[in-house]
Amino acid sequence: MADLLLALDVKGKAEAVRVAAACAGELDAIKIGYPLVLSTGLGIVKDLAKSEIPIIADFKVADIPNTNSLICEEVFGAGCAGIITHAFCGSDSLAACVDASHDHGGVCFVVCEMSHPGALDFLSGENAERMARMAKAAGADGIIAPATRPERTATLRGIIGSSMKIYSPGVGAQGAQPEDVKKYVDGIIVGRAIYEAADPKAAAHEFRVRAR
Ligand code: NUP
Repeated sequence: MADLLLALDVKGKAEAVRVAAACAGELDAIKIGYPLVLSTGLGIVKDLAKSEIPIIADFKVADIPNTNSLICEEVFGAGCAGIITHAFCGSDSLAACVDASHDHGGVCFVVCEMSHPGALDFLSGENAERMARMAKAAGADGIIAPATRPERTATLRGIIGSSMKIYSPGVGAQGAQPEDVKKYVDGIIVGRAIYEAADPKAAAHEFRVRAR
């Protein structure tokens, strides 16, 4: 049984608010990222607050510890409930993100293995397993692991155990089905298959039901 997170990678406030309002009642969280925030500014977080569900900033933070902390300050100051960070910058950079998130009452998710084919170059295999162990040691709240490779997500679940969450992208446009991963994860992340649908609410409803 997994939650449904909408990846709201649309451009502009009007479209973002339209899709979020259309999907009201069907979502457990909204994930925003560079496409939306670069087109609207971080003020979009307040505009989406009417949805009354957590907003998670997928900024895949990847910098030195001080810069990571400054990024977290802005994200949580804007009203986000969580942030997604990379881990490959090392344990000090990761700790800065986790600690800054917790200092602001937020949660921090760590990208371990990515969902696209190119992830196999670096962001997969032993590297992903090391990053999962690092995420656990840092006290992160959860990890990001691919619905497109459910067996890998199962392996990463084995590493982090049951006390951390897994959110899983790749369902819909990238080819995975909710049924592929729902038993391993706490939430599926779906973008285009919802926000590009003729009826986003109906699409979200179907994913929500199938993720249960
Ligand atoms: O490994 C990852 N794969 C991935 O697709 C990590 C991510 N954060 N994402 C994000 O999930 C991606 O940036 C997009 O926002 C969403 C998937 O969107 P879609 O393929 O369902 O449209």
